Amino acid sequence: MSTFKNVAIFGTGLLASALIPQLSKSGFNVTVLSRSASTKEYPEGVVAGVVDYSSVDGLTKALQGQDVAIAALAMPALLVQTNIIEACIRAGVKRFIPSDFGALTTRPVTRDLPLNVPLNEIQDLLREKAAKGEIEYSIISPGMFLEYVLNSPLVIDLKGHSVNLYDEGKHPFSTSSIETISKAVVSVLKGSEATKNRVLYINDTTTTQANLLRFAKKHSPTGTEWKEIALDAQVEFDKAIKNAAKNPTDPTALFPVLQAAVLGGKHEAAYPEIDNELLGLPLLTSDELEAKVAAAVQATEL
Ligand SMILES: *[C@@H]1O[C@H](CO)[C@@H](O)[C@H](O)[C@H]1NC(C)=O
Ligand SMILES: CC(=O)N[C@H]1CO[C@H](CO)[C@@H](O)[C@@H]1O
Repeated sequence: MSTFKNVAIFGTGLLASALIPQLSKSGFNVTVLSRSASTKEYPEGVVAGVVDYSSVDGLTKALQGQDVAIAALAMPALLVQTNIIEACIRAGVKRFIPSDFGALTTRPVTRDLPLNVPLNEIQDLLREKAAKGEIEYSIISPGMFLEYVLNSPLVIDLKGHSVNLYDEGKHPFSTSSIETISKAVVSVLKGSEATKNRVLYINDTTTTQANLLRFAKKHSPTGTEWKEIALDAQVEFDKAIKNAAKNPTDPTALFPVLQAAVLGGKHEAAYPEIDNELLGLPLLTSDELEAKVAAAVQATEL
């Protein structure tokens, strides 16, 4: 049985919105902490508080009595986690789950991607603190969020009927829905010893752009014309890296890097091993994925 009871979550975005009810209904006592008062409605029993991320003292006070802290922050806010971690240690929080629910953030082969600079920094800090016995951590690597795969043009533009196919869209990548990620967090906290001080890889499924395009075509109204743009993954990756280096302060310059790395087949975007079994998470079948693509296609036609 888990010894964790009180869980604080930093953030109010897409992932936090799924995590909060999942943790609450799994019996955890959930406190939501954010920079400004949220207007969101939370399940009964969930406590909400406002914190100043720049104040370690304020964060320490807010974290008193918490067993676990989970960060689900937006990209630009990642480095405030150095303050959060310090405050966790001072408040006696046992386990920290960083805002690192990425596709390409934890494999050695992705270490040098420019988008991983703040993530590496937090990972290194956690490893150092854990080695000293000051705090435990768990990092969850879920692949691309399935919601982004289906609803943003990054992988396939279902709304605009268009796709930039990297190497004919043949490279597989791992992907998980935010619901699965939330369930993974619950399992990580319940299986506390086995999930301590390590990365947990999960994947609802692995798929390819070509596979998604095939499903999308099958479920689109007859006569739908698809625009397919053939790209060379390596050329696109090199171009994106160069451009990101030229524009170090522009976070949008990192999207093409992410896109070319996830879809380019060279960065283990399809995880070589996963921890679904340890966490009790099922895999999606091909039919289930097809049904999700069909539903996403239908939603764009409304
Ligand atoms: C739940 O968390 C809140 C905020 O940390 C705390 O005040 C309360 O005592 C906790 N409830 C239980 C049953 O532990
Ligand atoms: C490494 C691994 O086991 N990946 C799995 C991800 O999920 C799909 C199921 O949809 C499996 O086929 C993969 O083997």
